[in-house]
Amino acid sequence: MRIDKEILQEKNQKGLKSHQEKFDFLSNFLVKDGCNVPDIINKLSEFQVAIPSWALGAGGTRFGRFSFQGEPSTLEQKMDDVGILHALTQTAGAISLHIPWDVPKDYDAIKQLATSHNIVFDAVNSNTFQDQKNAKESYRFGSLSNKEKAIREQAVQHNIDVIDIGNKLGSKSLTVWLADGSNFPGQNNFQNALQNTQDSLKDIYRALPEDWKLYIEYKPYEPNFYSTVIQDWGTSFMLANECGDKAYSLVDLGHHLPNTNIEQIVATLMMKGKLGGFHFNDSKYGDDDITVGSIKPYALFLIFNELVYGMNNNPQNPYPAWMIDASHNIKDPLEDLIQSLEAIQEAYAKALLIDQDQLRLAQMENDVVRCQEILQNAYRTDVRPLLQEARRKSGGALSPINAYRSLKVRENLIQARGKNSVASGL
Ligand code: AOS
Ligand code: ZN
Ligand code: ZN
Repeated sequence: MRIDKEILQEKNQKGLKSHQEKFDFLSNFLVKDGCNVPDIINKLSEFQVAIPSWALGAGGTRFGRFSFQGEPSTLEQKMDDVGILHALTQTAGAISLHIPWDVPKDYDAIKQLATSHNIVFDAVNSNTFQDQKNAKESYRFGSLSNKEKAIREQAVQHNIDVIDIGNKLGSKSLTVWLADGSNFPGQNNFQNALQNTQDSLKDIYRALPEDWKLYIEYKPYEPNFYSTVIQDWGTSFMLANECGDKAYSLVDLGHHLPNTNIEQIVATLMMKGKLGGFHFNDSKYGDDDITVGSIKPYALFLIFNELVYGMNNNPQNPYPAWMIDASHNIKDPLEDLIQSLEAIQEAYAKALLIDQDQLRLAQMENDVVRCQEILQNAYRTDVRPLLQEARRKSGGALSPINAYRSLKVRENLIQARGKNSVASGL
């Protein structure tokens, strides 16, 4: 199933007048406040977020998985799903693959399919947290950190294979997330595990093409419950530094202990030029991977405030790779991703409204109340007409969720793929 631009235009007609009124009202008042509205609209249109291949089917928990009808079961179908998301939102112009779940059979055909959907291949993800069929060694007690050289070598080689696959598709980065750690005190020697991880990462780094980046993701716990080798941003930062210039930290919003000041981590990493990638999601308790902005939208806005500051003031930091990292148990995965994309754009738009000069001035004057007012005024603005305008101008839907439902996308997918299709992967 593909979404036709003309049909979307037709759908948009209905809401156009009311959109125009809301947009004019908002932009008049923003212009009076000194905002450059066309610039904000451009920035929103340019902001593209990669969709992870594993978020297109229903996830599940260790208690079970309730599949969602019409799920994609092949790489081609996953790409078609991202194509649908991109057509509707004009914000999902990339897909992030997970190997071995998404190994292409015919590279040319896959690349052509991507072009036809106007999407590119973002970071490729390796998988050393599951044992693969016919694998010689097991990752039960770790992969890159393992005590056994043969196991480390297998894990390093897998990452090199993933780079090769990504290279053939035009990806420019590898994301490494390790499940390595220990479940009980005394199980592991912390120093040996960290040293082995460092050495293995260096081996992978050596295989990285010149124009590639290595993203090192951190996470405090799960699947291991006593210790994780790459537990926090400091460890990731240290490992990235030891690897070299092409290695960066990757922040996943769900990978922090409760109440961690993530925006400060973002600021620190950008100042040091080491924020490589970002995994968006939201959480209440742990690595919940739920819809972006559904639990802590103000925190998301504060994070975007630091991202905007960093993008404007830290030329030492490359433009970060934006990705969603989500998993859905009960919602239609595509609807959930549409909601996530909207929440990301909303936080970004609000952060773009902040008058950075005024904020700096208020900070210099130690006018704490004004500092807070500046942030909260931006946050309290309903920016949705800006998002709609950006989408409309790029040929997307004024309301992606409404269009998705009225075009009966899920019903069409079920018809084409059947009720019992199962996504490969998690
Ligand atoms: C795991 O918790 C990390 O967030 C990974 O980035 C990601 O979810 C995983 O690679 C997908 O299986
Ligand atoms: Zn992640
Ligand atoms: Zn995670």
